[in-house]
Amino acid sequence: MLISRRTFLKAGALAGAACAVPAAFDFASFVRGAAEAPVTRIPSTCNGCSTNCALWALVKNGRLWKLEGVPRAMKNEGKLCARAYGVAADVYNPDRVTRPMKRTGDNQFSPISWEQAFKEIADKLTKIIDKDTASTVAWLTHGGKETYAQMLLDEIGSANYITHYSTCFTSKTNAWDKMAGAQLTSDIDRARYMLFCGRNYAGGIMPGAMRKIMRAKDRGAKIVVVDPRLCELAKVADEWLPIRPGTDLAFFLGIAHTLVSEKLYDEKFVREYVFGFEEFWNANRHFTAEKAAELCDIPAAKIREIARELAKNAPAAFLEPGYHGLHNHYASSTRIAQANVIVNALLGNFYKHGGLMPAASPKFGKLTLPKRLQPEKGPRADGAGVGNEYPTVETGRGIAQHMPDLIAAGKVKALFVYHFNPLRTAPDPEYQKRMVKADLVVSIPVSWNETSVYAAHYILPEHYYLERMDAPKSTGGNIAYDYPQAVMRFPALKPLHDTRHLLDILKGIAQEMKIDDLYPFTVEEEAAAMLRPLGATLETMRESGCLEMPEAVKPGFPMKDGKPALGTTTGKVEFTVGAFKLHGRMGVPVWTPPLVSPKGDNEFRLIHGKQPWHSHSVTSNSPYLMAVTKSYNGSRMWMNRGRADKLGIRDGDEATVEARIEYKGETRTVSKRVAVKVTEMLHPECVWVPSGYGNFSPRQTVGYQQGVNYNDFAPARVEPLSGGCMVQEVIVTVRKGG
Ligand SMILES: Nc1nc2c(c(=O)[nH]1)N[C@H]1C(S)=C(S)[C@@H](COP(=O)(O)OP(=O)(O)OC[C@H]3O[C@@H](n4cnc5c(=O)[nH]c(N)nc54)[C@H](O)[C@@H]3O)O[C@H]1N2
Ligand SMILES: Nc1nc2c(c(=O)[nH]1)N[C@H]1C(S)=C(S)[C@@H](COP(=O)(O)OP(=O)(O)OC[C@H]3O[C@@H](n4cnc5c(=O)[nH]c(N)nc54)[C@H](O)[C@@H]3O)O[C@H]1N2
Ligand code: SF4
Ligand SMILES: [Mo]
Repeated sequence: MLISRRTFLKAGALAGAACAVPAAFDFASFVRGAAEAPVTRIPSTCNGCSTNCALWALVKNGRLWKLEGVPRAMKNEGKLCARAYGVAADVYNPDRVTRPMKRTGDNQFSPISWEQAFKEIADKLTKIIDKDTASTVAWLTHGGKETYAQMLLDEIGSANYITHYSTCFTSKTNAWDKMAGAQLTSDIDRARYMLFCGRNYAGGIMPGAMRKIMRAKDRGAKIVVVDPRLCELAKVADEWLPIRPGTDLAFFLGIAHTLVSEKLYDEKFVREYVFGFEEFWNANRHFTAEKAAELCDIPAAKIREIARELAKNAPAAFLEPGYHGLHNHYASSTRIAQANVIVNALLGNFYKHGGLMPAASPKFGKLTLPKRLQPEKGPRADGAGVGNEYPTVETGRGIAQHMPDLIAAGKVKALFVYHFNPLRTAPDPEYQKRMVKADLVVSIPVSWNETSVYAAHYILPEHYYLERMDAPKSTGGNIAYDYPQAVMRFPALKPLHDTRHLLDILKGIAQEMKIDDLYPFTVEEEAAAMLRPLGATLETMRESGCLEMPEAVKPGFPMKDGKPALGTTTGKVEFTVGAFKLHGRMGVPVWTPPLVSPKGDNEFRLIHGKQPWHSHSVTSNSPYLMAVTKSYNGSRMWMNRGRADKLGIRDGDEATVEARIEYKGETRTVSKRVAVKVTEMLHPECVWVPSGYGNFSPRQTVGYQQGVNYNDFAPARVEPLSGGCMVQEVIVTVRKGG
């Protein structure tokens, strides 16, 4: 039928009338209505990184409207960093996994119902446990919500709770746990002198720490930053010392030597509270500041000056214990952490105001659950722990990066990967992809991350953090606070998609495995039980957004019956670690050179670091945060100007970066192109890449293939003492163009 223009217009008018908005509608009243709609404020904690800043989610008309930092929360003092907003907005990112999925081919998935997924997973898991024992089941995780997964592992008899920490910091925690029985934190508020080495609070952000550092600066405290690169923290420091990468151990030992040889150290503290001083000194009495200077490119006079200034200001002075920046990078990382403990102990700053204080932690309660008959656990697949291949690696943390080897060796058959993207954040993505070969791989993410796309057989999406309640957390750790605090996530938004809470995912699987009532509680009940001894309820927590305990964290070395009582064998700070002495190794740190070193004009050590507006792999698909990258041209690799000149590379040029991956008899060459930022602000021996890029999940459309990932160039090795990845024991060659 031909429609005349007249009929068409008439029909259009009718259709328009049929779906017409109320007569009163006009754009101004719409805007006014939106502005006047009631706002609900719900407390939560940011999921942008491990800092867990407390925030208020402001919700209007059922949508996230705004975020505000909780002013009383000490980790962020009311502030949030750029990532908080990008990560929150990702709740609406179209690249989220919106329902459970099952692999049907390479990068091919079909939707599956939750019930069917639980059935199939439970069925496979039961068969694997019956045939190959429960020791072949592993839970690989970012960490957090430990209890839920551990309850399942306890129930079936698997010891394989393995965290991502071996890709982050385990050399630090291992050394501090073994030498001091605790993780101490720097008391920035009262320090007069602060030495930061490989710790950049303004890039590896903790908003509260930066506020404290800036206040300390205002009151005249001295800040010295040691970093091969002019990092963001160095910009506010009194001094920046561009150390040769990989030689911090020499620098720390040079400081220790000066403190001891010039008798600047706290002799009384060492006499009363230290074990193994003689052993340390005997092994290092010839390692002078001059010797250190030859290795680390910081002049001997400067090393001595720093040691003297630290001593002059002690105990209100510290060498910051550090985080990722040194503790996952080198063959010497555990020794670096040991030397850190020693320098601080020589300053006598343990449990002293202005020095190092214990973490402020609330004493949470616990749900009382019925006791269950559980099988004995089999051996650990990852080799961590006494009697295993890596006897000194902490079993609570484990070794994450060699999972494909464990699968190839038949040690792991069924693998759960929770809130962790090892295909991007562990070394050697091509190697990590082999995880897909396990009999069962279940990824529990929020996004179509690389691990889900390339390795998972099932993808079970969790609620986004704004859509769920999570049990309360301490805000303590990393830096010292006077009072413990607890923060907590309440659901701010209704789940947008067909996702579930981890607890419900595990309940579903356990039920199908016929494990009766393994989780006889809800998150609400768990949270209420945790808050009870603190005198708080879900309601008070929801109102305040942050709970502060009245008991102050007090200085004073832990003592019992008049004797030092750290959680070590002697109760003292142990300069020597007996367990490290296996295989003829030393118990004390001594200079250990890097495994590899660059030679010639086109070789560089590949180093990396956080950028203030990105987190690990998780933010590179945020349209807002990637817009920041674009406007700063932020995915470039840094190169020292003198070195760049020799290679004919100018600022903004493209370069080819190449590395040979040699691991367990296998050799491959990796070659990537990246734009270069030419700068004076970097030690000439290295190139530096910001660590958030190199997204290769085709289902994450915003950040796909932007920049490079340091893990692309690193083999998946295991540092024997603590299980770290040694990701900066990597030499790359760089040439201009393709
Ligand atoms: N923006 C942002 N903030 C974060 C995170 C994030 O992903 N993004 N993640 C959080 C987490 S999980 C962590 S672990 C922390 C990490 O926090 P940091 O450990 O502070 O972070 P990094 O940037 O890895 O390392 C710090 C610095 O070490 C320097 N460095 C590299 N090699 C050497 C070396 O050989 N010697 C010395 N002295 N310095 C070296 C780097 O140039 C970098 O500036 O940040 C937390 N905050
Ligand atoms: N390339 C690169 N590698 C790194 C780092 C880096 O900066 N760059 N940093 C190193 C350090 S310091 C660390 S701590 C590790 C971190 O390693 P990862 O834990 O792998 O880090 P993320 O990229 O933060 O998160 C991984 C995945 O968790 C999922 N996820 C995010 N939020 C949630 C949630 O609420 N629930 C669930 N179930 N899943 C969620 C996302 O889908 C995301 O892909 O990586 C280490 N390796
Ligand atoms: S530092 Fe930034 S990203 Fe990390 S928790 Fe705090 S606000 Fe979120
Ligand atoms: Mo980390």
